[in-house]
Amino acid sequence: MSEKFDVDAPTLSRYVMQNTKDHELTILLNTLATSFKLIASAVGRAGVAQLYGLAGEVNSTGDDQKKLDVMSNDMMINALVHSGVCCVLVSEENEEPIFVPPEKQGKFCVAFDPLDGSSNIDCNVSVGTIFSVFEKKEGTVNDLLRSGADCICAGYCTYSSATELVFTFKGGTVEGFCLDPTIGEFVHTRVDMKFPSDGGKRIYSCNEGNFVHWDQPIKDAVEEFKNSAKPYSARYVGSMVADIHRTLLYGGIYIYPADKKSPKGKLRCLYEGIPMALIIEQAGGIASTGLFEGKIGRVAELTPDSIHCKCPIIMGGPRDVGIIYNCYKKHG
Ligand code: AHM
Ligand code: MG
Repeated sequence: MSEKFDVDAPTLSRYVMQNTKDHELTILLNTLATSFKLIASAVGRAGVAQLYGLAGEVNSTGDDQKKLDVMSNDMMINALVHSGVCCVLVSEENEEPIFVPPEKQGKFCVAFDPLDGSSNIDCNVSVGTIFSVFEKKEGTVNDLLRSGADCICAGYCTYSSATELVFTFKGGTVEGFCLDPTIGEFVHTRVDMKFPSDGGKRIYSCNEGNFVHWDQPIKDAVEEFKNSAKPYSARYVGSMVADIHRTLLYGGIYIYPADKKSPKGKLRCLYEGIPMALIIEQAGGIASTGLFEGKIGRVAELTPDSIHCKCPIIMGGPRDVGIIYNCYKKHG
């Protein structure tokens, strides 16, 4: 019996309480974890509860909203507003920021994509939630329009064969927690996650359908991945959470670069780029913009100029990001 039941479960709550003395941060992470359980339940029951398909609305970036997008968004907003520790919320699904009523306000500003990978919902392919946390300064949206270097906590939750939460505090380690459905708790399953030091598996991950739009250095780098002595495998889920989670665990490179069609890339800076960059970097990887607005910089240092602005993303280890940098050098 004792082999089947853990009498000393290393839960998420325990980890958070042991690793921060900030009670509001503990409440925030518990609130986020509860939202993720609700979303995981809705995603898991999407077929039987007839949650596939469109909700009939269009979101902040002009995409058709799915029923599960709307539900996940409502689950997160309701939980965060009532947590008592939030001030300003930004969601991919809401054009405008959400201001928590004064009597419920706390010190955190949270940006999130409640259900990333929406195009994958209706065929049961992995989707996820991404979030970044900033501290309140003036209680306005400016609190979120700051450098990624001010992000104090970031993470994602993947809804797949298992529901897994990965997050990091600024300057800390990257930790992974799987939802144990038998106890309804996230359990600490991956301690101090590290990007494979040798670069890991030779995998390149991108939407190669955009090839014609790419700049020559990106085209050359992808050709090099495919034509190297040990050719890379192509893996692309089309859900950023799944693609980044695989890249973190197995290695390789994930790119959604700026190109002629999308000069700023496709992914959103505040709730996709910056949080994933913090995780990848704190796990020992590289999170670069590639050549963007005349220079190559870190995604984690970008300052969004609006809440839904976009940024290019090149994430991986030195072995593979180095191939892209070399191609930039060759083209001057
Ligand atoms: P979404 O937030 O509307 O779901 O879009 C973001 C998603 C990412 O998860 C994924 O990496 C990317 O868009 C896929 O884009 P594409 O279909 O152009 O390959
Ligand atoms: Mg989304």
